[in-house]
Amino acid sequence: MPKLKTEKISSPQVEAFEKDGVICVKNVLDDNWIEKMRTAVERNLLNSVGVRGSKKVQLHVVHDYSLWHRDEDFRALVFESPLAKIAAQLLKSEKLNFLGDGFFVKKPTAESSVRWHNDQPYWPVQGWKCCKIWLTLDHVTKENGRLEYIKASHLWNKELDDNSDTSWFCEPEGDKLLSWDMEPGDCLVHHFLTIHHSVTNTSSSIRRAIVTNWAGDDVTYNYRPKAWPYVPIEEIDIPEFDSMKTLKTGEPLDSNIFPKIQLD
Ligand SMILES: O=C(O)CCC(=O)C(=O)O
Repeated sequence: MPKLKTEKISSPQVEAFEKDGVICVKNVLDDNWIEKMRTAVERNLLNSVGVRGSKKVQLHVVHDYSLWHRDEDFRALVFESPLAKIAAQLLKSEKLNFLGDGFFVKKPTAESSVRWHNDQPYWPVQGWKCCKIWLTLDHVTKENGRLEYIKASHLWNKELDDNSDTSWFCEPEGDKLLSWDMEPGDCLVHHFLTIHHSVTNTSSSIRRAIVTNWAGDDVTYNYRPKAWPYVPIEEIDIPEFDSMKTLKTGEPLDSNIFPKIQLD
């Protein structure tokens, strides 16, 4: 299959994203990008010290975030790859800010499910036009830990995380779910309110994914004490985080920590 050349998202893709809260975009990154980012994940799995408290092994999922400050290939993925343009088109946004990146690595044959949640409660922002791009570096199937989404759950306007009252939440069934088998370089793009989880990797191979989070036109800062970056900013020794100390609820995101992306 040829790789996506124009970064062009079609109208049916935008409509599906708006209706279902998630789409799968095939062939976003070519083999060079995939190889580069596999090496970058490997390097950071082995060597990275992480933002204080950022690197976590929960069950058998290894997660780290804010790599773009510390690794030039993660930085290039944000500023030079097609990802930003894909986010801007799906969010129908003339302005785009980058919120943050991360990776999720699922080791083989071990309990590695990630519970049902959506992303909005994890980010100190308010507004509708927010999405995550989940980029796979491996083949993805039900056996090796794919993501599953509750179709159109972004329209419920409910937040779901560790701190939420979950009495309203019911385990979804069959045709209420959306999921895809994927190839390296394919991406899922979901709205911040779309509820999802990921299943255990029961296969014998590793499953590596990189996530990037994006905010469009209508999104402003919203102080949330329990949200990203999860530790007091004063304790983080990455210069870009200094700009977050002065952001106030309701203000535009534009800052060193949430950079505005040049789209043309
Ligand atoms: O990669 C995974 O298995 C989980 C990712 C996820 O749920 C998320 O990024 O919100």
